[in-house]
Amino acid sequence: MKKILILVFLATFAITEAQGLITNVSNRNTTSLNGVWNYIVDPYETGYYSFHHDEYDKQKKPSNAAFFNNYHAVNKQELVEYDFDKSPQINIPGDWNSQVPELKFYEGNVWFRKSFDYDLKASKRLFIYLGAINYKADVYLNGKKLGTHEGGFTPFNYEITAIVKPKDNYLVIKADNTRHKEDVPTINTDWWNYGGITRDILLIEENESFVEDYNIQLKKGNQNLISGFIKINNFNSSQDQAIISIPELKINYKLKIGTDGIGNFEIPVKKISYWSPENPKLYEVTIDFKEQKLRDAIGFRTIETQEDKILLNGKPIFLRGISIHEENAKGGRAHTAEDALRLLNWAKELGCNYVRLAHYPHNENIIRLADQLGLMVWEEIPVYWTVEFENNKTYQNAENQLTAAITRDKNRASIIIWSMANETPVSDARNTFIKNLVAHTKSIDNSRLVSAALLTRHVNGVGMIDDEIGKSLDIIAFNQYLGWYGGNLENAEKAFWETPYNKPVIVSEFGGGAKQGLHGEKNERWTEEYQEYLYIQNLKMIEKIPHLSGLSPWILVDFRSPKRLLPGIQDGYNRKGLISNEGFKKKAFFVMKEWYEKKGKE
Ligand code: GCB
Repeated sequence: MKKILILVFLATFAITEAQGLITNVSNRNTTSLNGVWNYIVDPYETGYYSFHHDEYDKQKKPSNAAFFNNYHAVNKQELVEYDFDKSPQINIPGDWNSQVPELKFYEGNVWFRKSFDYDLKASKRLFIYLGAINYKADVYLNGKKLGTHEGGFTPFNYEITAIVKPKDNYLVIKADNTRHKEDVPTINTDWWNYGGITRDILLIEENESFVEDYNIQLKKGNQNLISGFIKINNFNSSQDQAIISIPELKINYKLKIGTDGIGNFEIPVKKISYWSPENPKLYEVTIDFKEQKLRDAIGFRTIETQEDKILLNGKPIFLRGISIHEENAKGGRAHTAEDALRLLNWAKELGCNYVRLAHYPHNENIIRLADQLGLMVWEEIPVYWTVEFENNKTYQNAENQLTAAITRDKNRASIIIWSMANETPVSDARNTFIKNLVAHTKSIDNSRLVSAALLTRHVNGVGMIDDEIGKSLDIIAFNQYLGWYGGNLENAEKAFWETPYNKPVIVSEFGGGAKQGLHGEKNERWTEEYQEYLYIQNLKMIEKIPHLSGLSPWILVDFRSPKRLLPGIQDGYNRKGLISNEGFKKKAFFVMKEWYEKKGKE
């Protein structure tokens, strides 16, 4: 009886509430639903609305015409106007734009279906984990709605214990990448709006109560204290202890879990090998809770600022960075460990110790790889250009995406900076919006630095890095495009910059476009020589920027953007890459590499 009650409760819960994010999924007991799925392109949302535009999923007993019912006619006479079995197939994860030529420019609704069997033992619980779906997802299992999620780059999960059957489950997802002004990002971005299920879909099997999430990092500003929390899902106090062990540090710590399912801890440590680019040491960490043994590989480091310096493990560092978009070799959304390796190996070859993962949270593979390779990371949410700063729903959406990103990645030593926004226009509403995001970030993770890529003003020939929001940030970062969108490259050395802030300054973007293989004079736009000269001149200027603590030129690889239309040159690509989308290095790559080599020796 108790079991039935629990199941009923869970079923209701699953349908009505957003659920706590399960973290560290790669080390859990999972079954992948990746692979070939059937899909139906549905521009009019015929599978979602009746002809009088009533939402099927709000009906008491949704019509068989609702695509999430995955219905099949039971006799030859019955009218059914869709059929997943006879619909085309697509690889999941994978965006539809790069997989299906007719869908290259498609923005709208697509339905996806995957069938599966699952033998769930009586004492176990099952969750579905969705790594990322762009942009809005309605998720249904066996005709029942699990929930709706907004935001194209963050994971979410639903419990399906009460719904899953041993045979013939059908998971149906409606993905909608229509752009709206009030969304995050808004309608205008300089990247491709890849639609669909772009990251892993997993089933996670857990015990009745289990470790859902945890934070295990050095306490802010303290190199000898590991602190954090463990959060138990469905905690019942009959066993209230978890054990955190880090054998290499001789830690075997018994932690009491509170009645709220959370246990907070502080564990003193002495001899610790700190994580850094030169020493990307990860310790094997195990959390034992009842029969659960959850492993992770965690690095320990401190990151802080002192006046205009960034201190890693107490010592000043200079961020030799590069900006990166999440695209793979074929020009689609990247998601695999191989995609990550390709991008980060190039960053390493360039001489980087740091990457700016622009302009949204990238997949977990690349962050974990950055941990392993010793690359520090700037992680960002897509508060880009002109989102609706006055709109509370927009704010809540941005905050939700930020929370999910921090929840997923807070145990990764590589992440040193959370970025709130990129090139947002100054206004009171925008200042409040970003200040609130900063306060929220600090309330859930005060151990890292907070920044945003800002714009500057020019006053009497002087570049002013004085955006008011800088008061709330740990690092002042700004984008500038001398020699591309304006300004004279010849006089770059004479350009002068000022800032009222005694804080570290990062040039979060600079650059210019070049078509790889196109050669000419250094004053001829789009040639590799122009881009090379632009880098040479910009670097002369950048060196003189007060409080300079790092840079992340724009960008590692050419990437697809519907805004870049010049035939023969851009052809739908932003050409500011140091490497072409085909993987060939341009001349400017070597300018930057040489500069970083020198900088690395200072
Ligand atoms: C920027 C944006 C970036 C663009 C870039 C460009 O300032 O932050 O997203 O792609 O400029 O190429 O214009």
